Amino acid sequence: MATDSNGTDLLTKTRAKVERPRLYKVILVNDDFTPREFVVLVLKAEFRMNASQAQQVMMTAHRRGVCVVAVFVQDVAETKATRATDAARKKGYPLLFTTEPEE
Ligand code: TYC
Repeated sequence: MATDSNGTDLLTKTRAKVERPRLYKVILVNDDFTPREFVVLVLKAEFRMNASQAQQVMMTAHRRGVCVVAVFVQDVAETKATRATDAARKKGYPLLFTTEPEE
């Protein structure tokens, strides 16, 4: 029987299947109270957006109710959404970031 250096039969040797992790959307939710400038500030700080990207995302949520900010693996998406929401709570604003799996 042919074997490799580990003694594994070459005919039955298998390769572990590597799958891409599921990605999660971070969603910005509109409200009537959080100042626009504060939303832009949080988008720049937590999601490393430049001023014009942050302004566009903020205005999309403002007009349509929600806007996808970015996609990440689950724990990164949840951590960023929580940190961004907590930053608003500290200032007394109802601003909310949620997460949702991509299809
Ligand atoms: N609608 C808010 C206002 O007019 C601004 C805002 C935009 C708040 C987007 C939240 O996700 C949001 N002050």
